[in-house]
Amino acid sequence: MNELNVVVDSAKVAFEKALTPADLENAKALFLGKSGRITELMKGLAALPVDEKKSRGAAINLAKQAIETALNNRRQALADAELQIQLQAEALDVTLPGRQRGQGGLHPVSITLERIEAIFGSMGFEVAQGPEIETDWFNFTALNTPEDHPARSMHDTFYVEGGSAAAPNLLRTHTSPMQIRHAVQHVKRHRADAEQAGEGLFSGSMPEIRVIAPGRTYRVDSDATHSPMFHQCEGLWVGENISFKDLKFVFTDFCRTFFESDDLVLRFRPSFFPFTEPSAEIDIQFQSGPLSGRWLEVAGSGQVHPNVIRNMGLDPEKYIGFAFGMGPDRLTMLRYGVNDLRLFFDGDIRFLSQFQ
Ligand code: 2U9
Repeated sequence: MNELNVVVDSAKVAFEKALTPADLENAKALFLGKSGRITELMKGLAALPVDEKKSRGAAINLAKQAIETALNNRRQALADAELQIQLQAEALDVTLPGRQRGQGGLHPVSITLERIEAIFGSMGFEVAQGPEIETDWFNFTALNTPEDHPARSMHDTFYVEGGSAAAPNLLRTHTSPMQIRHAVQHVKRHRADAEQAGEGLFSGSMPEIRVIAPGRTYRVDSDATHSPMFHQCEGLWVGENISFKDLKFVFTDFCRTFFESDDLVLRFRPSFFPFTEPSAEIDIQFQSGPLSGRWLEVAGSGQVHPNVIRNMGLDPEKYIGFAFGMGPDRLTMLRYGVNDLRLFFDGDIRFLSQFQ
């Protein structure tokens, strides 16, 4: 192999070894640069006799062209490889389905509220909704809650502007005020109807009050089982012949339907609430499933206190009723096996979308 072929071959090897464009430019300088091998060979022509100069010059030129061709090929190969890497990194799978707008759905507590409304609706209960900012009268006084009751303390209740200094307005601490409002309206309406019809005051004709009040309520409380905003659903059934037996029947039927468990058992435990007398906590017991055998408190209840009946505009000697109150948040936790109430209100879509 002659000397020029050796130079061309070593240039090819050097170019192949270059793995980046910068390496390649350095390798090029060794052969085609100012003091590169080809340039040195060209300089050597000057010393040759004229007849040799021509053929030697032509041979060096051929070698130079071969090196330039190898250089361009390698440049192209490196550019192709770089493009390939970039294409792979930015690859798009055009067969993937497009991004769609999220479907959305009901919050688990809303699902529970809808179920509660549907079940009590099927038993003839109306659904009453009303203000979350309440007066002292409807939230406490009308419900027979005494001045010194702890629920009235600044630590327990969110007071807001409005009302009087002695009885400021507040964020309702339960939905019971809505039931008083509903009952007062009911009584007024039927009293007006009775008067128009020329009958005496309820000469035995006032339709029963049968209502539930679901909604948001507020207390100064925050831990794994308490949230400053929580939901309640309270129920009220007032008439002339309503008894604890009716409460037991209605609430048992509700719990069995809500939890889809026909053999679920209820227990009424004596308790105290200012607005009912006598009062009872309601516990349930599943006969199968993960909570089987444990007594779980789900509601409070009782016979409506005569003072509260009076505040509805009714005679407690003639009208009697029962009331109950439950926490839809807790019912939702029990139904789905959730153990931290705060998960419902954190707004994490990964948690909430599991209930759709
Ligand atoms: C009127 C008269 C009486 C509603 C009642 C309860 C008992 C009760 C709470 C339990 C825990 C709700 O989830 S909770 O926060 N409620 O214990 N509520 S009796 O009594 C009324 C309501 C309206 C006019």
